[in-house]
Amino acid sequence: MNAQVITFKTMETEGKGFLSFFEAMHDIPFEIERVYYIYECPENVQRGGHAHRTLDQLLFCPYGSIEIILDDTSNKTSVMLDSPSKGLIIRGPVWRDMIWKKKDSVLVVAASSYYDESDYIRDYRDFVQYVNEGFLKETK
Ligand code: T46
Repeated sequence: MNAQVITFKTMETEGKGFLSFFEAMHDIPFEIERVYYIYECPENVQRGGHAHRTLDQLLFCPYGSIEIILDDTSNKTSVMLDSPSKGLIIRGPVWRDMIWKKKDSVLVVAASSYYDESDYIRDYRDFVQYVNEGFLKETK
């Protein structure tokens, strides 16, 4: 599974809270061209239902709790983003669903490329075919 949970470097200022940070190419293995965020979602909302062909992303939840369900056609796993210091790196073709476990949780995503709808695979059968074709090419 091309997905990895990371813990952000975090500074505490006594009595004044925490500051977490990450730097492109230092703390995550790609440059960042785009940041987007998803908010004001009711509890139990499910989003996603797609994979990316080439995009690399870092997902984190600075407020609330969001479950990320991942599937690379061989394995399925789930990661709970429930701490502002926790991040999830997803690289390349991994099918993802996101479930809002707490109302108003915020999902922030740092992405390696500008928005490009043609990088999305929004049909699961197309995703399986894409992964299998890639695998066949690599083993030829
Ligand atoms: C992902 C998960 C974690 C844009 O116009 N620009 C953008 O940068 C993005 C991200 C989306 N859009 C448009 C495309 C759709 O018309 O915004 C609309 C909602 O996007 P979507 O239904 O793909 O949103 P989610 O929450 O299902 O998925 C998003 C990202 O699209 C996706 O890359 O990995 O968050």
